[in-house]
Amino acid sequence: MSKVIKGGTIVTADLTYEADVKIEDGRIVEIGPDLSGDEVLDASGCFVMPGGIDPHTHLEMPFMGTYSSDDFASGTRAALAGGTTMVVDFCLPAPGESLLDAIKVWDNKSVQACCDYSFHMAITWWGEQVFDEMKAVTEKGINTFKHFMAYKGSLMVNDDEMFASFRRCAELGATPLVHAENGDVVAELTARLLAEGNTGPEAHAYSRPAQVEGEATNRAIMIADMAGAPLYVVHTSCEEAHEAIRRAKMQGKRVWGEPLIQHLVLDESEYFNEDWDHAARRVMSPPFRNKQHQDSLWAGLASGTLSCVATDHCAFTTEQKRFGAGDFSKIPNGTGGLEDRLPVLWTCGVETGRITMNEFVAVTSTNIAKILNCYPKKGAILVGADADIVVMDPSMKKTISAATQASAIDYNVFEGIEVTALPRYVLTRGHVAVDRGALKAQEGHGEFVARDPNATVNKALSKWKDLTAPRPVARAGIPATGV
Ligand code: DUC
Ligand code: ZN
Ligand code: ZN
Ligand code: ZN
Repeated sequence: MSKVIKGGTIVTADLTYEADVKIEDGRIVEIGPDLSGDEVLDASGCFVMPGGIDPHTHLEMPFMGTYSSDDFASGTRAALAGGTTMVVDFCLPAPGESLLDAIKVWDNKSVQACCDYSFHMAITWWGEQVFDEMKAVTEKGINTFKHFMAYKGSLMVNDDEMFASFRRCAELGATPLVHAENGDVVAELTARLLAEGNTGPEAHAYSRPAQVEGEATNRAIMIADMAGAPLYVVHTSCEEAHEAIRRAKMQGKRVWGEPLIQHLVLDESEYFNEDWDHAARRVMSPPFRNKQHQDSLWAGLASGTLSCVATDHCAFTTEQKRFGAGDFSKIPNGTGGLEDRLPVLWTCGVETGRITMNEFVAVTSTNIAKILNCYPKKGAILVGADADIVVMDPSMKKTISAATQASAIDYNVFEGIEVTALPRYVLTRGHVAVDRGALKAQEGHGEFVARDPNATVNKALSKWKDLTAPRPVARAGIPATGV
């Protein structure tokens, strides 16, 4: 059974042109004019683009005494409803737990997935076992390792552990990722705020100022440089972090930054809403920032100094958020966005002229597939690529509302935003998951996408790259006479 997407305008990261797309057995088999097939999907007036890839989700994540409420079923339904056809989630071993056992846990959770998915591995502790297992992890198709520089006392790793892990990544051709916030300073500020009686959700933002992110981003970049590893910085939310990434790029280092759709369009005033629930629902780390930071992120997407737009989708219900009533540090950190990332970025980015359609495809799909090393299987409209496709219809509009979302939570941080384009069709490996706007996601359709290490892509260009190599002894002994 072949399908043809007919009459649309294909938009890729570098080209815009009119052509039909023919699909067989889940893959693109032909691109050109006047194609025919068993089933025709009418794309007239629409933009035919590679499906979105969300490089950063936390589905059913054990965190802060609970589990995030979207699992692989509801989370990937939400993804497909909004044109995202692949998610990359984080395997999270408990400190002391085997990395390979953590993969088994995530394998079990993800059998429900409606779209394709891949995993990053979090390094939550360090030891010989972790060092050894990292190789086996890469052999299972996981080539990215996440390090939390915050969440002191639970997920946080220290600099010595990070340096060791980054060096191991460099050896394996893998890419380290960082959640860049100075966890020691955050812990100190949190304790002081609570002692002063600052217990509300707005204090969450005070406890994590832009400087803690800027400092950690600079530090991670320097440590990656000394380890000879490239670096992917997740949820880049402020100018200080963006500046560090920009500088590193200009020095020829392979460092990538990932703003979230939430940070691009929602600002810190949300935390001062008089409704406690409203503010707490928006508590995430890093917190929302002011307009100057947002302008910096938009500029980074347009200029290419920031590479990807993600969601960090980690959805908690209002009931879960209320665990932090009376103590902001107990509000589960996280917001949703999987379903809204593409339509909101289109509305606030393409529609306003901040980014072009081609840049939109680059930052939501193609750049991500390239950096994470699954291109052109994903992130491409090319013959041979998986038929993961979103047909965006600029004549379809809606006002975002929790009442109509696929996500399992009871609110939406984008509530009330009127989006100016929506998916008419979404295909996941050729399967039609959104059909003329109606969601027909199929649980269990999703497959794991293995991503190999890639030493060529991941080789950092660093003048310090030999720092960890054995050094000749420069001065043996004390000279007998003078110097
Ligand atoms: N930040 C969040 O807000 N939630 C999940 C983890 C994280 O780093
Ligand atoms: Zn994070
Ligand atoms: Zn995250
Ligand atoms: Zn199928």
